[in-house]
Amino acid sequence: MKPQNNSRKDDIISWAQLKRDIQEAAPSLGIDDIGFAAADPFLSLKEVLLDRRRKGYESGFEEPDIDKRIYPELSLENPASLISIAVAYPSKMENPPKSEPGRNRGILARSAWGRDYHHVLREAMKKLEEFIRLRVPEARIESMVDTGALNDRAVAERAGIGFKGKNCLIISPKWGSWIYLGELITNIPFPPDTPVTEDCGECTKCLDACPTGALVGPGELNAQRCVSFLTQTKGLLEEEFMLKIGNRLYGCDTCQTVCPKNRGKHWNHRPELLPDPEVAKPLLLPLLDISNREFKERFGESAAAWRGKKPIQRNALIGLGNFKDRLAVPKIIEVLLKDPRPELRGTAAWALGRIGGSEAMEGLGQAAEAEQDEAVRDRIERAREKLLKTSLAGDSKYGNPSPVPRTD
Ligand code: B12
Ligand code: SF4
Ligand code: SF4
Repeated sequence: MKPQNNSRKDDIISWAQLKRDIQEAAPSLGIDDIGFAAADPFLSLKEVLLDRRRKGYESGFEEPDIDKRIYPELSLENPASLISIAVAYPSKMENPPKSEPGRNRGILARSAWGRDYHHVLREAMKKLEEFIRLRVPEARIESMVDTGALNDRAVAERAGIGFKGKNCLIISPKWGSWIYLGELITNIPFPPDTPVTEDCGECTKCLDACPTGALVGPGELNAQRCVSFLTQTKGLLEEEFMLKIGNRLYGCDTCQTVCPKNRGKHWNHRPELLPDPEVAKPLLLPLLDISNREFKERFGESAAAWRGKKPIQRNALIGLGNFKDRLAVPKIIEVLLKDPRPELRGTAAWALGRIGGSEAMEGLGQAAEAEQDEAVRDRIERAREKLLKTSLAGDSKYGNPSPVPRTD
């Protein structure tokens, strides 16, 4: 078989046979779902991407060259088809450890629970490439996951893996949205699959539940407001967003956990994707002391580690603030007074303002005298003003701890 001679009838039959062989072999290659599509340009996606750029809705994590996203031929010369693969991951944790005062916990999004999916999908795609090359030695193949040029969801949708939900996610009728996506571009002209016809119907649960209103319309996301994006940034966050982050350390699953299409969908057939509770739901306080080496040892295997430890530590401070955990105050004051990173000191000031109490107020006063960074000084002042206001309003001195919703 030669990919070039695809006009002959028996060649077409052979590609259809190879496709069937691949479909049959997929589970043994570590693939849960597989779909085939033509490698035509994604022309209708172009206006969507340009519109997002105009509106400032991009995250900055996507491939910046819009043409590369639209034209598969810019990633592989003369492409004939795309193969989309999906790997399903767990949505439930067995015996999750519970938060308690002084031992409050954060949470990683499910997509970061087990081993980093980039490795898992790259390994599966490598096996698939080998499987194809063994049968078609001259095949040209380019594979990618997440960080590649193509839009993984657009490919998956065209290849019939699932439909696009109003929450933006590709929802598979079989697996729900708990799937990672990757794709191969090849010069083999596989017969295409047909897209899934199911849709969300009248449901709007994800739009209603999104904590920040980041889903500005069905399937339209302002990434700058998305909690998943915000938890992956490194700077000081606005109060509005810190309140909404709750105890999330990385990512956000709300628009998926509320989705009726995910009801009863939980995939635990891959041990490497199962969560270690001390990684997926770690104690918040010890995170503030974690060394680079310890961070790498504990979180290095997770997809949550790609931005380093700073965002996770900042989010741990936000979580402690949102839990209003008085037992955490001495440690947070230590961060405020001693941490060399202004983003952490500024967030610590906010957390103290949120927790309140005389000890927090004293720490803020001490920091106000020593702090040189303009942005951090501003956060300290805001926190002090807030606490003064609550004490003047007759609450217990400098604010009252109250229970806070958790995000498990
Ligand atoms: C940048 C990025 C983000 C950004 C922005 C997300 C976004 N919705 O745009 C941030 C950091 C916020 C993010 C968050 C998450 N992400 Co992300 N992310 C990406 C990345 C790298 C690019 C996405 C992108 O291009 N967005 C631009 C918009 C336009 O496209 P889109 O939503 O991806 O796809 C839609 C368009 O293509 C549209 N479309 C296509 N053609 C046309 C034509 C017309 C006319 C129209 C109207 C629309 C349309 O349909 C698609 C589905 O809605 C992809 C990997 C990749 N290379 O594609 C992963 C990816 C989308 N992320 C993924 C995941 C798992 C997540 C999170 C669930 C992680 C978490 N738990 O926190 C959240 C979900 C947030 C959400 N509701 O979307 C998975 C999605 C798997 C799935 N089942 O859909 C991907 C595919 C990574 C992977 N390889 O598995 N992510
Ligand atoms: S991931 Fe969270 S913040 Fe982002 S769209 Fe979904 S619910 Fe909204
Ligand atoms: S919650 Fe409802 S509207 Fe949102 S993706 Fe799921 S089915 Fe669609």
